[in-house]
Amino acid sequence: MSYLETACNAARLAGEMILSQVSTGIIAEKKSSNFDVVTEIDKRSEQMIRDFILEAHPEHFLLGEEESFAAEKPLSQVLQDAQDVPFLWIVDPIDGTANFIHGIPGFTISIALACNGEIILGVVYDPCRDELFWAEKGKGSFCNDKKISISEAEKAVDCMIATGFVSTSAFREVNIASMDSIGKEFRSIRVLGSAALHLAYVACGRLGAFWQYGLSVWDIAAGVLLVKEAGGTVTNTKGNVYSLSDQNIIASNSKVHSTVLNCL
Ligand code: 2AM
Ligand code: CA
Repeated sequence: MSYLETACNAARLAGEMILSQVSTGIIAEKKSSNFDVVTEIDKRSEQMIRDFILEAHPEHFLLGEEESFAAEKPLSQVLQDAQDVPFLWIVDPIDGTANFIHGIPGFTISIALACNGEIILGVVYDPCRDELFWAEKGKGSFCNDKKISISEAEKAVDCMIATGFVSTSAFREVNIASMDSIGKEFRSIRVLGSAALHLAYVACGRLGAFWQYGLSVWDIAAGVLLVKEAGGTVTNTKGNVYSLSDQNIIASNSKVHSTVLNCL
């Protein structure tokens, strides 16, 4: 099985299971704070994806959100060490857990593969709309079997932009503060609840841009490649090229990137 087939099949398998559990009385457990929640389904999804990928590629490593939450090694160290790992899968088993818990569409499975710290493959699957976004480095981005590309809009006023709120209060505050200036430049702001989905929507041109503070690598690694391969730009909020340890990011169709940057 190719790496791409592995990622797509794992995402679809987990997506089917997650969808079957919507509206079944899902119990949310608190993680790091009252705002940070997880369910048994997040853990089951991660285990399914882990088993599937490591059975196909036993020599590879996998960084999953839920297991890493309980791990002893700090994430910053794991990401530094990633430079020397030939094949590291980076998995968010449910991105948009809050949507999932409340029965709101807009949760995804995000799977990326990094080769010595460089993302070479990204898959984001939205089971609610059966949209599978995928990209391989140098080969473009796709939604199901169609090639996708970023929005051609030149001006911010012609673009929709999205953002989101993480569970950490300091990051929420800075994100809310930035909405004021961004709201004056763009057509409208959306908060759909999954960073991976926002990035997929920038890649396919539904959104002109996305920005958010406080994200983790599993929320964005796959989506970053989708945007880049669709012709877009991804930086941190200082305007530097995205690296795996960046938490604060801007992704756009390139043309409105500087508008977002100047608003922050
Ligand atoms: P999650 O559903 O996997 O937690 C919501 O705006 C987005 O922010 C989702 O992608 C969500 O991912 C992510 N998010 C929420 N809290 C977070 C946190 N504490 N750290 C990193 N990402 C977070
Ligand atoms: Ca998650």
